[in-house]
Amino acid sequence: MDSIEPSSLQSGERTPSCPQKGLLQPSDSSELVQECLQQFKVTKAQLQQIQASLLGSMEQALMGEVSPTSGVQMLPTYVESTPHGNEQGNFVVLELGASGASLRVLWVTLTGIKGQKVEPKSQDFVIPQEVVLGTGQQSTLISWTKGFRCSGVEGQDVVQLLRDAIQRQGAYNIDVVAVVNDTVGTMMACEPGAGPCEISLLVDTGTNACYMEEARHVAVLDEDRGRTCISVEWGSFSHDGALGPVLTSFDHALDHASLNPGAQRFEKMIGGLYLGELVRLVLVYLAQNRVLFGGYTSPALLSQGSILLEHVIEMEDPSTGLAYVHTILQDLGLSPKASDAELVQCVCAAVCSRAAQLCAAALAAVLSRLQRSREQQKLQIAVATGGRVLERHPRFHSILQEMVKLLASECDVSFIPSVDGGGRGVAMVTAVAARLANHRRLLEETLAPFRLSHEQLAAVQTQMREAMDKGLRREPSSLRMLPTYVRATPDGSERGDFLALDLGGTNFRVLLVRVAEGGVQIINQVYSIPECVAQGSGQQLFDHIVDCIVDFQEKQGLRGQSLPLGFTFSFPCKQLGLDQGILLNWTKGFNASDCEGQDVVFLLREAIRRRQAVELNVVAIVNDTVGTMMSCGYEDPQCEMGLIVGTGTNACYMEELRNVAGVAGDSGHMCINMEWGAFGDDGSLGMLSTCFDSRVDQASINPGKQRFEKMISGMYLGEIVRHILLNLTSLGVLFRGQQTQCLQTRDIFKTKFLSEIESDSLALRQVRAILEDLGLTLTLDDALIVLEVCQAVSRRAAQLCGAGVAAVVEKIRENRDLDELTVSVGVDGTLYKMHPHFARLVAATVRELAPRCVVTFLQSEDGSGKGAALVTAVACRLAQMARV
Ligand code: 0WK
Ligand code: BGC
Repeated sequence: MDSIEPSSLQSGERTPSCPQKGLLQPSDSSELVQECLQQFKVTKAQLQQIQASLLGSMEQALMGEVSPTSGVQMLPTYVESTPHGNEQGNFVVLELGASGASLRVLWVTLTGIKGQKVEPKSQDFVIPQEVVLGTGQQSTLISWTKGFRCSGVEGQDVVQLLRDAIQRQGAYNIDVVAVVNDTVGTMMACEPGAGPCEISLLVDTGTNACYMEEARHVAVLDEDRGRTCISVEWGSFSHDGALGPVLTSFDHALDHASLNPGAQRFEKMIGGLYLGELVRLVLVYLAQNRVLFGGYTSPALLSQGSILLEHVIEMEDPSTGLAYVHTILQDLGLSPKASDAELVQCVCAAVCSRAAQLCAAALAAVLSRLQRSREQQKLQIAVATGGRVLERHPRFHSILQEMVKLLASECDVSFIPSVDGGGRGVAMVTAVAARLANHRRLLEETLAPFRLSHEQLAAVQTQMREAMDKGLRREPSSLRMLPTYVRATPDGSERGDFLALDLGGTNFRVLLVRVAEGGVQIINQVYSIPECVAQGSGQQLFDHIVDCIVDFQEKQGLRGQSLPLGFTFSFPCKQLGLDQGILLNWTKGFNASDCEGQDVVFLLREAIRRRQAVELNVVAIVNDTVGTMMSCGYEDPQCEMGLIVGTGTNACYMEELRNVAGVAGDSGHMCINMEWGAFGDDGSLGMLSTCFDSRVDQASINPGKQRFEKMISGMYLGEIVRHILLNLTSLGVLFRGQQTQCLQTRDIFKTKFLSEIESDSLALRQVRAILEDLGLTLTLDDALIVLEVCQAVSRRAAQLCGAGVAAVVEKIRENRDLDELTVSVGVDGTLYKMHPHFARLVAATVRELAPRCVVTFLQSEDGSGKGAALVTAVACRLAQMARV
């Protein structure tokens, strides 16, 4: 079992020539020295065992199962962010117990300007022993350590005790904002440039570490987002299986004589309060065994605590250490020989090397925890270090670094000595808490208009219903309620081959649809509509469409065949018949000239005519909502509504013909294309519209139009988010207030980003990836805020959409005078299909607003092209029947 010899001594540095097997001393005494120092040797396997057990204990405690005997505490500190570097303000800081029985009061000024530091003003107060051990009088003290023993404090909220004391004094108006563990202060004092430091390690009087854990892993917090700083409190780690083999008789003796026997076993092997005592106990042992000081033990040597940390640090100094050994031993009433002094140095080295190695094993456990918690094999991280042992012991830091490299080889760890963790760090915690609170307030104010209440949604439902009724009666309304001349959903008897076109969504598709006994077969080809064509001349657009049809016919060997064609044209058209539709206005980024007010079927036929040698029989023009309803209706006859939430949004449904003004007939049904994208164009949505909606509308090619669509659909949600992010950046809430060129770029924040970001709301990897691709550097807080903005915008969109569906299904229910309606809705559109929560939120809103309707949402598999073909097939069947 090879113990690890730290090679952390630089070459040429003088090493205390600690006795090896059979060297300096007469055989039995050197055996005894060997056996004594051997006890402090720890093997790699033992350190790995400690690392693994401590990790196990940490994860157990995170799940809320703190083992009373061996456990680390894993205490949430409610610090949820690390400094951004722009924190500022003046703070009073109290520092208790960092280095023994002292209290330090500081006045700390944070300038918020990088590199501009104001030296804290401070004063130290020694706490009289009778106070340390006397009566004490929200952050509940679990147990005293490090020599403190005040009564009436353990189990109490120390902030309240402090507030009570301030009140008792009655002189000051001090608002106690935060109580912070020194490790947290050390982490927070780290210069943001260096880190951010997300781990902090302290070895001073005591020892402990804290680190930024994923909040969702901390059971007591019941949080699923962000990170939170956990104070490990590893001082109380005492896993027999792991620590047992490395605990020496001296450790047991020290513990036995301590103020808290059995507690803080791990701390008692590492902390500065104990290292000197361990050395003293070994020296006493060796002296009593006549190996040291000729067997003489002075009263001072025999008295507990007579060798302090400072003594050990001085005695280990590579250049002046030996001289110090003599001085210190003489101060203890001893007259050491040179060999004694050397052996004393060896004892110091043995005790401190072990402490550094144990500390390294503990830190390696925290690193392993972070690798797991962030699912990162390769971890690059900065560790803030503080405390007299780490700052001043000549070899502790290097042994620690070396051992961490060995035990956590996949981690690239940089150690950042923290300057004034107690003062600046604590002020920073308070400043960060204030920053987070302020940002939270600004974020809530910004997003509040997006959080729609039940009453607001019910109002939208009512207004939509009123607009529907007006539109059907051909009264002024923002809902045109366009008759589609589709009177029936398919009955399954349709047969034949049909061509179909699908224009208006993300893709333009040409389809060959075979409707047969066994079902429907579809062959389709996606073609692009370049922006210059979509916004060019109408002739160019329709010629392009015919080019695609011809290309498709060639590829499918259909040249010269004149199949009946159904045209899904996803724009508002006033239909005069199944094959006649006057385009009322373009939407969704289309703006081809000479089309609005024209019969689209005529424009297509003209283009076919221009192309010569092409024969196409355009039978029907349908809106994509109608195509979607028909397509789903083919599988489910209860499907009487079509919904699109894609680039644009719209809905259609089967209305009672008697309710449709301007269309002959009082019985039967007619499918109505609501064109609900234009809902609110009369200003009726003004109460819900935010400044961000106005900015998006103003920047669009159809300002003032399609207001409902611009709050819901894929073409606009990304832009709304972008404007909110710009606003939050200007408020300093995001990206440290740094505006970046890329975020000023229109349409750079795609709506699909919302779906990606919200589908990974736990790990936030998507937010990082997307924003870094946009050239933004972001903190975890930024990522959380961007996620919250995306969620607020998409949630509002889904709820508004749900309010619309509720208005429609309630209309159908009332049309049929039913107590309860069961109906299906055929749905299509990238946003609805790709967003992780959209569909669920729409359904939930419909259940809330239309409780007497049982609504099933059917996601259309084949798109509305199939629907267009089915409408064509129904038309052909009806025409066939009319001919016989
Ligand atoms: C697929 C349909 C098409 C419709 C589109 C809407 O086949 O008719 O226009 O969905 O979704 P988008 O492609 O705009 O996301
Ligand atoms: C159009 C509708 C279409 C919807 C979904 C809207 O912009 O006006 O006709 O149904 O987008 O594609």
